Amino acid sequence: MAEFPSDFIWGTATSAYQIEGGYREGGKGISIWDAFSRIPGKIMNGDTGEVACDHFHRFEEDVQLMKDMGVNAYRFSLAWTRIIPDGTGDVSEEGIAFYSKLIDLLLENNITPWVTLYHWDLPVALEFEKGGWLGDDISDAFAHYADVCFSHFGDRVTNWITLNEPWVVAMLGYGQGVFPPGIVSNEAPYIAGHNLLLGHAKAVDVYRNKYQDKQKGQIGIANNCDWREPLTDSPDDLAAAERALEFFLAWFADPIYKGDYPASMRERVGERLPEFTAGEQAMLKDSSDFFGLNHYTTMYAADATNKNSEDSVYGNGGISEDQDVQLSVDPSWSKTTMNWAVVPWGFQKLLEWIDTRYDHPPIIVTENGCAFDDKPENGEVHDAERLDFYKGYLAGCRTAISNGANVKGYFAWSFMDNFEWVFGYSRRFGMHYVDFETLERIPKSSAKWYARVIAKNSLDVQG
Ligand code: PNW
Repeated sequence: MAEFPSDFIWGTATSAYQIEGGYREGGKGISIWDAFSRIPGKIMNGDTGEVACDHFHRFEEDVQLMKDMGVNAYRFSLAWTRIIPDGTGDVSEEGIAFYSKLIDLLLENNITPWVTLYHWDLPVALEFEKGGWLGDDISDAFAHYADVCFSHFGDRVTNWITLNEPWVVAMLGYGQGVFPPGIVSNEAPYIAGHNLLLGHAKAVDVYRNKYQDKQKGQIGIANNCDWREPLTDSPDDLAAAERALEFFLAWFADPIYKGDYPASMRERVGERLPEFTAGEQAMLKDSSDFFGLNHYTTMYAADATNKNSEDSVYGNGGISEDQDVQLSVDPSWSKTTMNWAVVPWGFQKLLEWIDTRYDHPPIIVTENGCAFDDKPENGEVHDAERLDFYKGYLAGCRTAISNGANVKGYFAWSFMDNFEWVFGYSRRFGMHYVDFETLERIPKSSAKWYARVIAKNSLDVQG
């Protein structure tokens, strides 16, 4: 069976800093990504998001291209600095007006907006004043910003995502230090993660108490996780793979579905892992109306308890020594230009793992996609490898659904090539090619194939 449920959500996704540009326009304040990308050596080729895809000026053309693809949903993020330039003070009417126009245009085209409140672009003022996500009252600042967004857009936006990938913020920003604010630590990630979870819970609390009855929307979080396949069927490797998934996904999902961090983290991280008060636990538990999942790749996991960490391949960096998991890939797996292995069955297994561990939640795949070295030829872009990727991963998703997982929707990352964080413009994830000199967009073969899949609600379409 290649068909999907009849009410399946077919979407595509982007984020503000990666596509908007216009970084000093419309009264926008400066974010930590604006600042970080100006530090020499941080971003490949010295790229920044200052122009990006110029979506700030070209959003009408972009919505038309989405319409041509036939998506019924579009996931994008709001730049906190466009809405509250200094993070906590005055609201910028120009910023509100920009997103209002975009939301109205999407609705006119029957494309449902799925709005992420935070996709990593923290107002730099809050980095200075509050110590970013390490600060004690950063979660209140986030809840206040969320309140402003619900009050201005909630009459039209009924699908909210509080945070995108708190794991990435905590690990890459506060563990490995390759993302802003660039901190290297084996303790800071757990503090940042804790405050991210509290920020999520407080924003959901505001939504539920002040808006949800009237606006009748839903709110959740988007966590990211790769699949971890046990390298062998030894009990130690089985436990290592489970532990790796707990340190990756359950770190953020267990507090939301079960009220606390997984026991494996408590045991291994000890005092570096903060505690929730009873009140915080109550606020966190059941604070997501859907299970948002961003998924990209798979690795093998083996127990590394008795190994010298210098001999090991650690894919999780920073705090990986807390896990004692050695990661590896099968050399026969094909790879994307991110060096991420293409393993569609890993996606299927992860969806089923979530279904089991979290008691059959409605799952929205908020991101899935791949980077390849696309090249236009005579005005067309034949991205055969990306097409194969999507065919495989969507088939994995379809199998998970027939095995009982409650997958409600799927967002392809990304709508168009964009600023891929520390890789700048050197990695292309889009279903639309962007010429970063002329800013021309070209629908790739994958966009045309995705349109056929959506129209038929089935993978049984012409390749
Ligand atoms: C996600 N990792 O980032 C983000 O949500 C997108 O903004 C991004 O463009 C996309 O995936 C592709 O990278 C990730 O190190 C960044 O595991 C890093 C990791 C995972 C996801």
